[in-house]
Amino acid sequence: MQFIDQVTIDEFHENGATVVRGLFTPEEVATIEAGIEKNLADPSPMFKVASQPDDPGRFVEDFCNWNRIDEYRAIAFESQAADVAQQLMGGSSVRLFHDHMLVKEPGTKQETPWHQDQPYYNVDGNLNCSMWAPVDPVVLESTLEFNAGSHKRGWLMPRTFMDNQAKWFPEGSMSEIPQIEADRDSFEILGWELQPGDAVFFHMLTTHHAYGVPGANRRRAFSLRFLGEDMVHAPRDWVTSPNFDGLNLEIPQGAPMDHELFPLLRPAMTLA
Ligand SMILES: O=C(O)CCC(=O)C(=O)O
Repeated sequence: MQFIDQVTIDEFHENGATVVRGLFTPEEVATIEAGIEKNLADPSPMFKVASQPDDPGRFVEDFCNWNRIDEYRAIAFESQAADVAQQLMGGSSVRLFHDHMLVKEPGTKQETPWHQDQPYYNVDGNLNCSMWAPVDPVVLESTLEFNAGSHKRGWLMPRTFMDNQAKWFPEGSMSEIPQIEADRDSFEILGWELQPGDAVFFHMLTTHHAYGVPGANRRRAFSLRFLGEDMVHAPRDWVTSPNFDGLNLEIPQGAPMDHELFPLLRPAMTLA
């Protein structure tokens, strides 16, 4: 079955990001919303506040909760998100890497700085994609923005969001993220106004960013990170984000992420 059109697939490959309108039914949006509220009321040990104490709003994140929050599990396993990921990844098998909740409360000033996701992770490979779906309407000023084509231009230095520290790869070991905000017109920037039910999909190396949330609206988003066929374990000497304690003892370096923490959501498609 075809879940998205070829234009969407081409856009994902060319730009490293695309939008899928109306991916989730109103019932599924309500399920995600219920999951987020459950998550906020009962955060995991990975929960973190990603905004400064004096921020008039608040930016919070949590990771890896599909095992204990039924609503998240239902969306990961039963919605069409994994089918879309599979088509974007050319019919590859689809493994769940993790879920990620990202909530900006009204008035949040904290920006999400420009970054790539993969350098924070413990995986190598190219066949991957992430889905990010809001349950609140998102205006252009608060949406996730992407630097088109950046997924083809190599790995860039991951830094802490709030104080720009190199906590992962050693200082000087990688090129820095370009200063996109200082000269936005020189970069091709993609971003979409989104309604509940819409989702953006992007490659784990696509540089992306979001401003804060002006006004009275919350910006609650749920994200799923999908691994395709060539993604393998890349153990690190440091604490990755998210971190998987003890995984180094269970999956050898360079081996597929074949482990109960990373369930297979779709087998590879067999071509007719
Ligand atoms: O929600 C945000 O502001 C940032 C999202 C993000 O960086 C991500 O989903 O990887």
